[in-house]
Amino acid sequence: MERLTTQVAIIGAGPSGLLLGQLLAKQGIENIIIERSSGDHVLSRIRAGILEQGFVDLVEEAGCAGRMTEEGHVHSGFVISDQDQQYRIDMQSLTGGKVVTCYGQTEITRDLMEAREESGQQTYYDSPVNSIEDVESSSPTICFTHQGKEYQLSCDFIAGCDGFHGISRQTIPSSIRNEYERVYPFGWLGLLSDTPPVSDELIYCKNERGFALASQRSETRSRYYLQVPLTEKVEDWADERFWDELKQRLPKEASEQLVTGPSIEKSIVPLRSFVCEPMQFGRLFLVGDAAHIVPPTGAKGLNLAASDVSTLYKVLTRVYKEGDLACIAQYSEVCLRRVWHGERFSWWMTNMLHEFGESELASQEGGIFEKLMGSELDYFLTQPHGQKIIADQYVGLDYEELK
Ligand code: RFL
Ligand code: PHB
Repeated sequence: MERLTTQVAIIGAGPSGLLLGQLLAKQGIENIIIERSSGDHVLSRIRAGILEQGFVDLVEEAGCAGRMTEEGHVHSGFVISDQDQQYRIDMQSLTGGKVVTCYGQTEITRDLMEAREESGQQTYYDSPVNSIEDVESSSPTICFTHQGKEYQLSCDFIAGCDGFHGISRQTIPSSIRNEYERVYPFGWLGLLSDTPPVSDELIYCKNERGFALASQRSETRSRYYLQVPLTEKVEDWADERFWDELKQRLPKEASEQLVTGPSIEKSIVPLRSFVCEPMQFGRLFLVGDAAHIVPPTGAKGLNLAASDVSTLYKVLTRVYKEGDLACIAQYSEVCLRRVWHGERFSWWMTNMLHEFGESELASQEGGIFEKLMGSELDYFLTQPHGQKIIADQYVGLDYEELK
């Protein structure tokens, strides 16, 4: 058994772990990242694409925003289509100037990995964390395996940035852990292709055949999603079938513009709302997907992870720079307030834009649920103050400061 020590041990090299590591390093706080998979595997996961300004600012603060600034695209609005009626949510004018940036999670992860490599910080890839111990003491430890050898890492604090299926959350005793969950009766089938996007802006489409989203990564790379039943298998979706279905769900104008081509990636994601409370136990902090999951309809998953990172970064900076250990007790409460707003927005967008069909949730209510959601969508889209409420939440609520 080899023994290591550091100030902050970070479990997981997804965007949460890498961004936190980079920010702490900038403050001279030493950290080690332990990641179960290989770097290439982490980079192969195609996920989010829309970044709030708070996220962009944080990446800038970490000194990793070069490529994002050059290659990312600022979006000042997006479209919601309700059957064939299209409504542009002009985020910039509705929010007094706020916008979002379109830049893929894969690219941010790559930029953060490169910056970490250059800074000489230690990262152990292909190294699953097997146990977390003594989080209630002042010297917690984590045990992991690397190249067949066992390691024990002692630290001051542990950041559990290990995603929904990670080990950190389970370390909080079930007697004090509350988990809230809703599993939706459908998933999203995503397709990435090197074809020009169907529109300059994202289009969220409500359609009686099911929801669809037209998104993008660049002028030459598109990302599309279709609502599918949970029973669907990706193998049954040849590219042709995907494109045919998408054409039927996009508004007519967009459908006529659609350029199709071979897929680079295709996968199905189940949709879930999930929150774990509290997000801190002793010297262990849960960050990002380790503590909460949202359905992707509001583009909030990665952005909520970033606000957790920002809060933990402020907490740990205060601990190390000012010796204020008591401020760690603020972490969970500050994060959860913003998390629940993101959860509610994502749940609401999902309810309004998807078809619930014969699902238990809809049929329990004898069809009134879909009618009410249809009316809700119509109200928010046709009233100017309704559109402002959507825009304010889509660009992201302000980050909360510590007391
Ligand atoms: P991640 O990205 O899941 O990273 C967690 C990392 O922890 C590692 N790990 C361990 N390492 C060591 N030892 C262990 N025992 C470990 N257990 C786990 C994992 O290998 C992994 O590398 O979490 P993080 O950093 O919090 O980042 C969160 C974001 O990835 C996530 O919120 C978003 O991608 C969510 N999400 C989407 N969000 C959006 O805003 N828009 C989207 O379109 C969107 N699409 C998605 C998504 C999430 C998906 N998942 C989780 C299946 C599509 C998918 C498929
Ligand atoms: C994406 O581009 O992957 C994306 C964008 C917006 C969403 C969800 C996913 O709401």
